[in-house]
Amino acid sequence: MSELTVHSIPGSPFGRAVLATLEEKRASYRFSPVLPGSFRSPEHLARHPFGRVPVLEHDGFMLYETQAILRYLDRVLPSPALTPSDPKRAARMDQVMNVNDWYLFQGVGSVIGFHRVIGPRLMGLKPDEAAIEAAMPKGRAVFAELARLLGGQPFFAGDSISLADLMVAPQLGFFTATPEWAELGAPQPNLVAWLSRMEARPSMQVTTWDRVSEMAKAA
Ligand SMILES: N[C@@H](CCC(=O)N[C@@H](CS)C(=O)NCC(=O)O)C(=O)O
Repeated sequence: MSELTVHSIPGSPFGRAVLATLEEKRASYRFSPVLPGSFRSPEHLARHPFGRVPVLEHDGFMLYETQAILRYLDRVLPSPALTPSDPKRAARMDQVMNVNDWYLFQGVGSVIGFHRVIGPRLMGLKPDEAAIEAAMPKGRAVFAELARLLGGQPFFAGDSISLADLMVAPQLGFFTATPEWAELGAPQPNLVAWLSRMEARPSMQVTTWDRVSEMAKAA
Protein backbone atom coordinates (compact mmCIF):
# COMPACT_ATOMS: atom_id res chain seq x y z
CA MET A 1 0.00 0.00 0.00
CA SER A 2 1.49 3.32 -1.01
CA GLU A 3 1.56 6.20 1.43
CA LEU A 4 -1.63 7.55 2.94
CA THR A 5 -1.40 11.09 4.29
CA VAL A 6 -4.04 12.72 6.48
CA HIS A 7 -4.07 16.52 6.44
CA SER A 8 -5.86 17.60 9.59
CA ILE A 9 -5.57 19.39 12.90
CA PRO A 10 -5.41 17.98 16.44
CA GLY A 11 -8.86 18.13 18.03
CA SER A 12 -10.87 17.80 14.82
CA PRO A 13 -13.60 15.18 15.33
CA PHE A 14 -13.92 14.63 11.58
CA GLY A 15 -10.15 14.21 11.35
CA ARG A 16 -10.25 11.79 14.26
CA ALA A 17 -12.82 9.64 12.44
CA VAL A 18 -10.32 9.23 9.58
CA LEU A 19 -7.41 8.49 11.92
CA ALA A 20 -9.43 6.00 13.97
CA THR A 21 -10.53 4.22 10.78
CA LEU A 22 -6.90 3.91 9.68
CA GLU A 23 -6.05 2.56 13.13
CA GLU A 24 -8.88 -0.01 12.99
CA LYS A 25 -7.39 -1.13 9.65
CA ARG A 26 -3.91 -1.23 11.22
CA ALA A 27 -2.70 0.88 8.29
CA SER A 28 0.43 2.98 8.34
CA TYR A 29 -0.13 6.62 7.49
CA ARG A 30 1.43 10.03 7.79
CA PHE A 31 -0.17 12.88 9.73
CA SER A 32 0.31 16.26 8.08
CA PRO A 33 -0.77 19.10 10.39
CA VAL A 34 -2.75 22.00 8.95
CA LEU A 35 -1.88 24.99 11.12
CA PRO A 36 -4.84 26.92 12.62
CA GLY A 37 -4.14 30.07 10.58
CA SER A 38 -3.58 28.28 7.28
CA PHE A 39 -7.01 26.82 6.43
CA ARG A 40 -7.47 29.52 3.79
CA SER A 41 -3.89 29.44 2.49
CA PRO A 42 -3.52 28.76 -1.25
CA GLU A 43 -1.71 25.51 -0.35
CA HIS A 44 -4.61 24.18 1.73
CA LEU A 45 -7.35 25.56 -0.55
CA ALA A 46 -5.73 23.55 -3.36
CA ARG A 47 -6.43 20.44 -1.26
CA HIS A 48 -9.83 21.53 0.07
CA PRO A 49 -11.54 24.41 -1.76
CA PHE A 50 -13.85 24.98 1.24
CA GLY A 51 -10.91 25.37 3.60
CA ARG A 52 -11.72 22.56 6.02
CA VAL A 53 -10.14 19.38 7.32
CA PRO A 54 -9.63 16.46 6.98
CA VAL A 55 -8.16 15.75 3.56
CA LEU A 56 -6.78 12.35 2.56
CA GLU A 57 -3.92 12.15 0.07
CA HIS A 58 -3.15 8.84 -1.56
CA ASP A 59 -0.75 8.58 -4.54
CA GLY A 60 -1.54 12.15 -5.54
CA PHE A 61 -5.29 11.50 -5.23
CA MET A 62 -6.79 14.17 -2.97
CA LEU A 63 -10.08 13.48 -1.24
CA TYR A 64 -12.07 15.64 1.17
CA GLU A 65 -15.41 14.98 2.94
CA THR A 66 -15.09 12.52 5.79
CA GLN A 67 -17.79 10.13 4.63
CA ALA A 68 -16.11 9.81 1.21
CA ILE A 69 -12.72 9.30 2.88
CA LEU A 70 -14.01 6.59 5.24
CA ARG A 71 -15.71 4.70 2.42
CA TYR A 72 -12.59 5.01 0.23
CA LEU A 73 -10.43 3.62 3.04
CA ASP A 74 -12.86 0.73 3.52
CA ARG A 75 -12.48 -0.10 -0.20
CA VAL A 76 -8.70 0.18 -0.49
CA LEU A 77 -8.04 -1.43 2.91
CA PRO A 78 -10.68 -4.16 2.90
CA SER A 79 -9.72 -5.88 6.14
CA PRO A 80 -11.34 -5.70 8.60
CA ALA A 81 -14.48 -4.68 6.69
CA LEU A 82 -16.18 -1.69 8.29
CA THR A 83 -19.33 -1.80 6.13
CA PRO A 84 -21.90 -4.52 6.81
CA SER A 85 -22.71 -6.84 3.89
CA ASP A 86 -26.38 -6.95 4.85
CA PRO A 87 -28.20 -4.16 2.94
CA LYS A 88 -30.37 -3.10 5.87
CA ARG A 89 -27.41 -2.89 8.25
CA ALA A 90 -25.42 -0.99 5.61
CA ALA A 91 -28.33 1.41 5.15
CA ARG A 92 -28.46 1.97 8.93
CA MET A 93 -24.74 2.75 8.87
CA ASP A 94 -25.26 5.28 6.04
CA GLN A 95 -28.22 6.81 7.86
CA VAL A 96 -26.29 7.32 11.09
CA MET A 97 -23.37 8.89 9.20
CA ASN A 98 -25.79 11.40 7.71
CA VAL A 99 -27.46 12.04 11.08
CA ASN A 100 -23.94 12.83 12.29
CA ASP A 101 -23.32 15.38 9.54
CA TRP A 102 -26.73 16.99 9.29
CA TYR A 103 -28.16 16.98 12.80
CA LEU A 104 -25.41 16.21 15.31
CA PHE A 105 -22.62 18.39 13.91
CA GLN A 106 -24.59 21.16 12.25
CA GLY A 107 -26.14 23.40 14.86
CA VAL A 108 -25.25 21.20 17.85
CA GLY A 109 -21.61 20.01 17.77
CA SER A 110 -20.60 23.02 15.68
CA VAL A 111 -22.13 25.38 18.28
CA ILE A 112 -21.56 23.65 21.64
CA GLY A 113 -18.17 22.21 20.64
CA PHE A 114 -17.05 25.58 19.30
CA HIS A 115 -18.24 27.72 22.22
CA ARG A 116 -17.23 25.30 24.99
CA VAL A 117 -14.03 23.74 23.62
CA ILE A 118 -12.51 25.15 20.42
CA GLY A 119 -13.09 28.86 21.06
CA PRO A 120 -11.84 28.89 24.69
CA ARG A 121 -8.96 26.47 24.07
CA LEU A 122 -7.63 27.75 20.75
CA MET A 123 -8.80 31.36 20.55
CA GLY A 124 -9.17 32.46 24.15
CA LEU A 125 -12.90 33.19 23.59
CA LYS A 126 -15.59 33.13 26.26
CA PRO A 127 -18.48 30.70 25.62
CA ASP A 128 -21.59 32.29 24.11
CA GLU A 129 -24.15 30.96 26.62
CA ALA A 130 -27.16 32.14 24.57
CA ALA A 131 -25.94 30.30 21.47
CA ILE A 132 -25.35 27.14 23.54
CA GLU A 133 -28.82 27.36 25.10
CA ALA A 134 -30.39 27.80 21.66
CA ALA A 135 -28.61 24.64 20.42
CA MET A 136 -29.91 22.46 23.26
CA PRO A 137 -33.37 21.51 21.88
CA LYS A 138 -31.79 20.17 18.69
CA GLY A 139 -29.11 18.53 20.84
CA ARG A 140 -31.70 16.73 22.97
CA ALA A 141 -33.53 15.56 19.84
CA VAL A 142 -30.44 14.23 18.09
CA PHE A 143 -29.10 12.46 21.19
CA ALA A 144 -32.51 10.80 21.67
CA GLU A 145 -32.61 9.72 18.02
CA LEU A 146 -29.07 8.31 18.08
CA ALA A 147 -30.00 6.37 21.25
CA ARG A 148 -33.13 5.04 19.52
CA LEU A 149 -31.17 3.95 16.44
CA LEU A 150 -28.54 2.24 18.61
CA GLY A 151 -31.14 0.51 20.77
CA GLY A 152 -29.72 -2.55 22.50
CA GLN A 153 -27.12 -3.32 19.83
CA PRO A 154 -23.41 -3.22 20.56
CA PHE A 155 -22.79 -0.97 17.53
CA PHE A 156 -24.94 1.23 15.30
CA ALA A 157 -25.11 -1.29 12.46
CA GLY A 158 -25.39 -4.41 14.62
CA ASP A 159 -22.87 -6.72 16.23
CA SER A 160 -19.74 -5.34 14.52
CA ILE A 161 -18.17 -1.94 14.46
CA SER A 162 -18.82 0.06 11.28
CA LEU A 163 -17.87 3.40 9.78
CA ALA A 164 -20.89 4.92 11.55
CA ASP A 165 -19.42 4.20 15.00
CA LEU A 166 -16.08 5.67 13.96
CA MET A 167 -17.78 8.80 12.67
CA VAL A 168 -20.07 9.48 15.61
CA ALA A 169 -17.75 8.55 18.53
CA PRO A 170 -15.30 11.45 17.96
CA GLN A 171 -18.22 13.91 17.76
CA LEU A 172 -19.89 12.63 20.94
CA GLY A 173 -16.50 12.47 22.66
CA PHE A 174 -16.31 16.24 22.27
CA PHE A 175 -19.44 16.72 24.35
CA THR A 176 -18.00 14.82 27.32
CA ALA A 177 -15.71 17.81 27.90
CA THR A 178 -18.71 20.16 28.26
CA PRO A 179 -21.24 20.76 31.08
CA GLU A 180 -24.00 20.01 28.53
CA TRP A 181 -22.93 16.35 28.51
CA ALA A 182 -24.73 15.79 31.81
CA GLU A 183 -28.04 16.92 30.33
CA LEU A 184 -27.62 15.39 26.87
CA GLY A 185 -26.01 12.09 27.86
CA ALA A 186 -27.78 11.17 31.13
CA PRO A 187 -31.18 10.37 29.57
CA GLN A 188 -29.49 8.04 27.03
CA PRO A 189 -27.57 5.39 29.03
CA ASN A 190 -27.16 3.06 26.02
CA LEU A 191 -25.41 5.84 24.11
CA VAL A 192 -23.17 6.64 27.08
CA ALA A 193 -22.23 2.95 27.46
CA TRP A 194 -21.55 2.69 23.72
CA LEU A 195 -19.26 5.74 23.87
CA SER A 196 -17.34 4.21 26.78
CA ARG A 197 -16.86 1.02 24.77
CA MET A 198 -15.73 3.03 21.75
CA GLU A 199 -13.34 5.17 23.79
CA ALA A 200 -11.73 2.03 25.23
CA ARG A 201 -10.74 0.84 21.74
CA PRO A 202 -7.07 1.30 20.84
CA SER A 203 -8.11 3.17 17.67
CA MET A 204 -9.76 5.86 19.81
CA GLN A 205 -7.10 5.90 22.51
CA VAL A 206 -4.29 6.70 20.08
CA THR A 207 -6.29 9.46 18.36
CA THR A 208 -7.20 11.72 21.30
CA TRP A 209 -6.50 15.43 20.97
CA ASP A 210 -3.26 15.03 22.98
CA ARG A 211 -2.06 12.03 20.99
CA VAL A 212 -2.74 13.77 17.67
CA SER A 213 -0.90 16.85 18.99
CA GLU A 214 2.10 14.56 19.51
CA MET A 215 1.74 13.30 15.92
CA ALA A 216 1.63 16.93 14.75
CA LYS A 217 4.82 17.80 16.67
CA ALA A 218 6.62 14.77 15.26
CA ALA A 219 5.57 15.56 11.65
N1 LIG B 1 -18.32 18.02 5.80
C1 LIG B 1 -16.94 18.08 6.23
C2 LIG B 1 -16.87 18.83 7.55
C3 LIG B 1 -15.44 19.04 7.98
C4 LIG B 1 -15.34 20.12 9.05
O1 LIG B 1 -16.28 20.87 9.31
N2 LIG B 1 -14.16 20.20 9.66
C5 LIG B 1 -13.90 21.23 10.65
C6 LIG B 1 -12.96 20.68 11.70
S1 LIG B 1 -13.70 19.37 12.61
C7 LIG B 1 -13.19 22.39 9.99
O2 LIG B 1 -12.38 22.18 9.12
N3 LIG B 1 -13.50 23.62 10.41
C8 LIG B 1 -12.83 24.77 9.91
C9 LIG B 1 -13.75 25.90 9.62
O3 LIG B 1 -14.95 25.77 9.90
O4 LIG B 1 -13.28 26.90 9.09
C10 LIG B 1 -16.38 16.66 6.35
O5 LIG B 1 -17.17 15.72 6.46
O6 LIG B 1 -15.17 16.48 6.26
